[in-house]
Amino acid sequence: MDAPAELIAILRKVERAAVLTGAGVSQESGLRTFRDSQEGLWAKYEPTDLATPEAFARDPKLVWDWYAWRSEAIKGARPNRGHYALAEMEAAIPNFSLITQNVDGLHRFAGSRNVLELHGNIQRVRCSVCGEFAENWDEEAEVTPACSKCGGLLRPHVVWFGEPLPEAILTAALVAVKECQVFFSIGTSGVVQPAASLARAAQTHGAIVVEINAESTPLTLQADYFFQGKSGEVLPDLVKEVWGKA
Ligand code: BV8
Ligand code: ZN
Repeated sequence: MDAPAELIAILRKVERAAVLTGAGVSQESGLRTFRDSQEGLWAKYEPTDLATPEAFARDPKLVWDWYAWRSEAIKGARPNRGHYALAEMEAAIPNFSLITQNVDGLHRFAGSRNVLELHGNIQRVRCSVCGEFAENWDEEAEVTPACSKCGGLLRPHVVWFGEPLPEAILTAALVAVKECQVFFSIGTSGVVQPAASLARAAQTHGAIVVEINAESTPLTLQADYFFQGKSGEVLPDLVKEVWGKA
């Protein structure tokens, strides 16, 4: 991949960068993206129907089992070259924020440190009543495992549709978006809000926007640079061209 010379020059001297990643970055780790994550037993459900507080209130076991199924798939997943390239970018850029919509924890697994999990983390479980985090739980429970503190139903520590994003994490992401000189949008269809508005916010504050995605998205026309391709291929090439590693 040949990145334009002016982009390479900009990246070589960038001090502050922010990245937003979506499910596309984990696709080459064998994880299905959010839009196509339904198969088999789950084919008849829309993710946006299951990832809601209403669905959990209506049928906590169904929702719990769906997350247990996804969590199993994630346990077998390993970071791909795109995740590792982002960890190298963080080491090469003085002030670097990795904002992710992904709940699979693969960025930290690959060595990224400043990771802002906008939508939570599927490997963490908390009480739906008192909020206490659970370290272990009874998977064979009748409905869903119960909180050891108050007996409430346990739920995955993810942000469902209609739920607010964790305030401190969203605030940190907005600061990173305001301050960055370059903003990358990688492996996301740019549909889910408020994450999908971050790129335009960065651009409004003067940042250059670089999109890397398998297909064009609503952001593509506004982005300053668009690389169509797999993040597990484009990112290592870009890191090698700019910083000579990967
Ligand atoms: C909130 C955790 C307010 C759970 C997730 C109408 C208009 C605008 C907004 C709304 C609206 N109606 C409702 C809303 C708000 C709603 C929303 O945005 N809805 C959408 C459906 C329109 N948002 C919310 O509800 C948010 N909360 O607004 O709260 C509020 C405020 C105060 C008080 C109360 C409430 C909460 C949103 C968070 C939802 N949780 N995840 C779980 O995972 O189960 S979202 C979930 O879906 C993911 O986390 C991710 O964010 C999203 C999937 O998007 P992507 O990551 O982009 O994945 P996708 O599959 O779509 O795309 C993958 C892309 O990668 C594709 O383009 C593909 O081409 C590309 N690709 C594939 N392979 C590769 C690749 N690219 C590169 N390389 C590859 N190899
Ligand atoms: Zn509790």
